[in-house]
Amino acid sequence: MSPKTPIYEGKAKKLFEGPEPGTLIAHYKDDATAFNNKKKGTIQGKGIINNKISEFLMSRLNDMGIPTHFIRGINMREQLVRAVDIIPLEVIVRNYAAGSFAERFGAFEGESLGSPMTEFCLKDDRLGDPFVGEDHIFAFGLAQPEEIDEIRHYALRINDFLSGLFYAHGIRLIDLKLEFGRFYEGDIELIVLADEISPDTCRLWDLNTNDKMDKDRFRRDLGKTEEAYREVARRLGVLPNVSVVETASFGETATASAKPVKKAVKAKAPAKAKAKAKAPAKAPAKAKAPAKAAAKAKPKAAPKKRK
Ligand code: AIR
Ligand code: ASP
Repeated sequence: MSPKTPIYEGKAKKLFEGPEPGTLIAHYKDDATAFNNKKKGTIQGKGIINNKISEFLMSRLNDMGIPTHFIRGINMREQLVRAVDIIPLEVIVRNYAAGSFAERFGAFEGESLGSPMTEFCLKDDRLGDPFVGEDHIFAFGLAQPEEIDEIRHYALRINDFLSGLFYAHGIRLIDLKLEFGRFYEGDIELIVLADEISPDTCRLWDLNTNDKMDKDRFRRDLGKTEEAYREVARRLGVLPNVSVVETASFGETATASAKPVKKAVKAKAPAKAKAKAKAPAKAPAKAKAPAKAAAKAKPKAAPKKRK
């Protein structure tokens, strides 16, 4: 087999040239970072778990008409995706106060926000992914107003769908971070969901115990991080034999280089669809009333600032 051509290496994934024009192979690593890349580590088996979880969730979203970059799974660590022009925004949807939101507004982690809330951050590690409003987005030319409308619409719809899906598996979706890309079909530009959806990019709490089942375990040194990731995969039924994660190094690629080579390009378009988003089902057991803008309460455990 000829070595794959590296395109880019990020913090959690490597990208290689795909078999057809306009496609890329996304290779999921075990590397973990937090706080603007300041904290680095490894979560054993994370690449396999996140690849499989993201593959499963993106497929479900594709099925319900949300356009995503996901094409098909390749092996335990790799999936084929459409090459898209990534919009340099982190789109965060929050259902409950947590993390930087709880810190900023002095809210208790776990307080319901009443209805889902979207936030945008500039995707720039060096600047610490600063919070941006629509005026910044338009002034900096990061996206057009119609694109932001569409992104917001998709983000809320994705959040609504995933909240229900996780809930059915005994998991509360506290918040999540999404990334979108532009994808061209001839002259027509489409917005598609890109990157990944996994315990690296979502806050997931056990429905009954409120135990954290996501990257906060790594960020906050809570221990049992591998176990939490495996448990999410087990509940979603994406790794029937989870013990495989403890030993396997499927899809490891000896040819990957650490250097960004070039940016992703365009490919073919998936279908579009529209619908309305709903509020999450109900508040966690220990949550208080909706945090009205800035809640009076002090943060229970003020998390450190993420990157
Ligand atoms: N996130 C933000 N940057 C990278 C990631 N993965 C995710 C977090 C959390 C949400 O965005 O994992 O699910 C909000 O993060 P924060 O720190 O702003 O509260
Ligand atoms: N962008 C941060 C990092 O990987 C995300 C986080 O804290 O999760 O460094």
